[in-house]
Amino acid sequence: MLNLTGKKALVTGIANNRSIAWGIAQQLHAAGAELGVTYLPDDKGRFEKKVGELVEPLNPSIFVPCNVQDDAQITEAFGMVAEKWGKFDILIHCLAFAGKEELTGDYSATSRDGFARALDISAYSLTRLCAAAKPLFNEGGSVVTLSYLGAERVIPNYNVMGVAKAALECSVRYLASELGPVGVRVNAISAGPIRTLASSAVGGILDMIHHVEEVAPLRRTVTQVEVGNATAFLCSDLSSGITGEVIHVDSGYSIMGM
Ligand code: 0WE
Repeated sequence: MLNLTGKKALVTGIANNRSIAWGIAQQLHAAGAELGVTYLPDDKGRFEKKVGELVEPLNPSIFVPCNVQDDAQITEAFGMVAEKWGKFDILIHCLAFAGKEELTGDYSATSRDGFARALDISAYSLTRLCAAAKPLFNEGGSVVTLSYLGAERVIPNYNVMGVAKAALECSVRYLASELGPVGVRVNAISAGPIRTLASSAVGGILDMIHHVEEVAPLRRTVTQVEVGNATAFLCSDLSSGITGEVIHVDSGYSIMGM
């Protein structure tokens, strides 16, 4: 049975109750993991309050701000991990951002700043978090990040995010190679489209979801809980031979020609 009892898991990327990271946090908790949660700080403290209330039932032993564009906040967050936990086991990376203007129209219109910001938040952040986490990982540790089909194929309007996800998936392989010898596995889940805060801001997401419901082998979209269960598997000993991999949790959509 899938058992994460005694494992300590740091989860990034929870924004609200529709976040995929929230589905992951719930399933890791259900499997017995002890949770730590990071949130994106904002000037009004809205995320701190919302995310704090949301995760309270899961009794997180750590709740810290972490804007991954700020090295000092990453250092602070992992300082808290070192202080509260010493070593830990699981790092969940569910972070992405591109400017709204980059997610529509021609890819070639991507600005230099827009490209840098999307790659910084959506891809480099995994590398930076793994650097901070490396000295703190227990043997048997596991890192899971979220990707999307736009890394492999052209999805209309995904644009610079596709390039960022390609960099993220490639980072998974380099990090897996580096961390494997110290007993830590690194994998990605390529999730099918789900209605979340991020995706709902995208024009045409409902049409994409309807298309998945029509052509995916399972004839439906996936849920946050299904991504959470696959993540729990990747964090458990049941997946002890899997690293550097990208697993599709997408109702089979990616195997289809249309
Ligand atoms: O990775 C994602 C979401 C990425 C995302 C979404 C937004 C919307 C609001 C990153 N940054 C922003 N910035 C904003 O201002 N997905 C896989 C969901 C998604 O996003 C798309 C999709 C799908 C699916 C964007 C265009 C086309 C399809």
